[in-house]
Amino acid sequence: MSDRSFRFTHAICRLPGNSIVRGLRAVDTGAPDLALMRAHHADYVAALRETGADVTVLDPLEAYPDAVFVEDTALCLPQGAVVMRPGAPSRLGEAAEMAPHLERLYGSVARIAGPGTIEGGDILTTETEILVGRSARTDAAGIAELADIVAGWGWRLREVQTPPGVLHFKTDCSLLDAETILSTRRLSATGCFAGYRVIDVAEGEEAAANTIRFNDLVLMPAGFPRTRDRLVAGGYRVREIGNSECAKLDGGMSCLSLRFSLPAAA
Ligand code: CIR
Repeated sequence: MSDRSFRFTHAICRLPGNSIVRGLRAVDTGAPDLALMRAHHADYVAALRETGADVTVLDPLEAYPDAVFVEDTALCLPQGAVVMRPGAPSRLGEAAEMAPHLERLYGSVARIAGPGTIEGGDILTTETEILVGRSARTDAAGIAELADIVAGWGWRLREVQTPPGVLHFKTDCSLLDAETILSTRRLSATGCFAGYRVIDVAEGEEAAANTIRFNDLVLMPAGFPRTRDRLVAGGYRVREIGNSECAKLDGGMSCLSLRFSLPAAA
């Protein structure tokens, strides 16, 4: 079984800034506790580093309250990086802020020029294809532009649907290995993962679906014991990371990093 979809040499994260208290959220459940969020973030970065990866931690960007959620700014593939065009107007500038960091590592990057929009949270890269969920943030034009770019790198892109009312496609699913996906029942029931092995999160633990497989670890949000037990029973090495504060802003494990291995020639 190949492992290129979860074997990574690099990650990029960004420290949360004070402005994160003004971050976007679907439902206001109160301001995040900044000290606790920073502690959770430090645990997250330490877990990525524990796998041997080179993790860059960028300074906070106070002008962009949601900038800690770096995943939405780019798609990083073994062949190259694509700078996204976020659908949330307040987040558009974050992608431009990320571009130079990726250029430094990759040499050059591709860009979604628009007018379409697309956010990294709607993109699930598996061993064989790139699934992109249409959502309130990611539209048909943004997906079509990405499809053209990645086709040049030999990737097949398949458009799917982010469940209504769910922020991003990956809010509800994550890749566990080359053939296995962790998903909410509401998403797996649509049939979009036909051909994959699916582990559903436990009922009532839908917020556990956003995990990341990063090298030998599965990072999952703390507080979902029945889903954790399913993953452990499946043979995965699970690390629970506190996510109570990011969850107030609809963020989770995948949102906090860009994960990639550089092209051999870069
Ligand atoms: C937003 O609404 O854009 C942020 N508050 C949360 C972004 C989460 N990112 C992700 O799922 N990839």
